Amino acid sequence: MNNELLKLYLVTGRYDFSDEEFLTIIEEACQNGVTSVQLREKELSTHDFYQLALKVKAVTARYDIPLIINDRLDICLAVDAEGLHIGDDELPVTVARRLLGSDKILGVSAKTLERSVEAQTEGADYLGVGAIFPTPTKESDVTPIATLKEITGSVALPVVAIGGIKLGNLSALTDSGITGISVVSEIMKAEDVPQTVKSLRQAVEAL
Ligand code: TPS
Repeated sequence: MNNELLKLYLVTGRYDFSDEEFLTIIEEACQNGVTSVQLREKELSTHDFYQLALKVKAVTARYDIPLIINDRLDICLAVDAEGLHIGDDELPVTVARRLLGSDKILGVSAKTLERSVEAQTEGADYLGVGAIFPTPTKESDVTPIATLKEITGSVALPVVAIGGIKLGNLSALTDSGITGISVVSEIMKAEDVPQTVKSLRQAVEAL
C-alpha cells in the first residue's frame, strides 16, 4: 500500500454527535490534512451502519481519501470501501484477506511483536499498534514505546501508532520508526477541528 496514506489516520468516534455534526467533522478533517478515515461503530445495527458508511464514503470520496471500515467485512464490501481494519476478536487475518481479495487494504491491530509478525505473515497491509498512551476511548493494556520500536524494527509492514495520541505527547514518538499516527478523540473532540488537524499533520511530518 501507499505509506503516505497512513500519515494521519482518523478513526471515528460517535460520542453524542448527530449524523450531520459527525459528517461535518469528517469533512473538515478531510479538508485539512487527514490521509485516511476509519469508520468505527460499535453500537449501530447493520442497517444503520451501512447507511452511515454510505454517507461517510460520499465525503471521503470527494477528497480522494481512503475509507477503512472497522471490524465489518460485510459493510466494507457493501459500500465498496477501500479497506477493512480488524482486531483480535474478528475473523482470522488469512480469512479476511481471502474474502477481501488483494485490492482492498487490510489493517490489523497488534499489541505485541508476536502478533505483528503473525499478522504480516497472514496478509495484513499495515499494523495499528497501541494503545501507546492510556486512553478512555478503548480499554486496553498500554503498549510501551519500546515494544512499538521493536515492532517497527522487525516487521516490514508500515505501522501506525494509536491510543491517547495528542498534539502534546506526539514528540515521544520521534525515532520510533512509525509511518504515521492514528487518532480518535484528539480530532473528534477537538474544539477547532481544522486547526487541530493541520497542527497534527505538521507535527507528524516533522517526526
Ligand atoms: C489503525 N484501537 C487501539 S487504541 C484505540 C483503538 C480504536 C483508541 C484510540 O482512541 N489501530 C487502528 N485502528 C483501530 N481501531 C485500532 C488500532 C484499535 P484515542 O485516539 O481517542 O485515544
